[in-house]
Amino acid sequence: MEFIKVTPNHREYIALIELNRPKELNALNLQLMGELRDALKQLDDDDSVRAIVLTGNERAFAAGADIKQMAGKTAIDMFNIDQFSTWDQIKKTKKPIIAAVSGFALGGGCELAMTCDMIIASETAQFGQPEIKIGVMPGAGGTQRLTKALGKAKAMEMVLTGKFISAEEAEKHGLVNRVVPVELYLDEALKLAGEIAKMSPVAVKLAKESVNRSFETGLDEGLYFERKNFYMCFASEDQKEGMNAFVEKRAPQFTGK
Ligand code: DAK
Repeated sequence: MEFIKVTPNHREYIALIELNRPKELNALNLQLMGELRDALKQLDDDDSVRAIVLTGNERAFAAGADIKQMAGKTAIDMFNIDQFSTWDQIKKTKKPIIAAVSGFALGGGCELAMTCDMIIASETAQFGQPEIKIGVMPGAGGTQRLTKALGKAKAMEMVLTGKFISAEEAEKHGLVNRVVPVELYLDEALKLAGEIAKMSPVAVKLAKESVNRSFETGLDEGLYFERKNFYMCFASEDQKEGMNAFVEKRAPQFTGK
């Protein structure tokens, strides 16, 4: 891996992925995105990992797709490269991904953070979809996920003017889970991952899938989907362990089976 750093057992059950193109503010070139897709697939298949934290560095989570790499491309080049399959694969990760964001999260960087399941932001984080300023528009979910998070008026303003919002504003509108001082954002994300890693890995994956389904369906279909996943929990040993541990007044030992 050249442009990301992967530590599968950074803490017990928690993997850390660091975007690692600091000079380019972690601009997301094709190779970096391919590496990220492959790393997430490997971590998803690794039983010793239960939650994943994705981060950049203090100055930038990611300042967007690599403009220098995109500048000369034609529509047919973009079609043939088919970056969407990479982004779709990232979205299919079953384990929870927490973005730890400091500094710039712009364009594809903002979209990548929003593709994660939760966002912990440092007080210096800035979110934006500035594609309009370079003659294009968001292409990896920005117009959809930002609108669902912030509502139409705020999202429209950001997408049509390219203005950034601060971490504080992002929190006010529910785009991020919380904002913490810059020296704490990674630790806070790892702590959150640690809390989730104590739960049943099966139930966590089924619950993540169900929450995400609410973005894609109406209420009745979403409730139906939730019900199926709820039943599925009862096929796991973790359900027996969790409920027996409660009755026996002890801490559960979940195995993911
Ligand atoms: N791409 C390439 N290089 C970038 C970059 C980017 N997005 N952002 C920054 N850099 C590079 C700069 O060119 C500079 O490199 P050198 O000149 O030193 O070689 C270095 O990083 C440091 O940047 P600055 O010197 O500009 O630093 P400043 O602090 O002055 O400014 C900034 C920071 C973040 C405000 C500024 O760098 C900036 O405006 N960056 C561009 C932000 C942007 O427009 N982002 C949106 C890009 S478009 C798709 C999926 C996703 C996308 C498209 C398709 N498919 C699935 C098909 C996404 C598109 C985008 O994200």
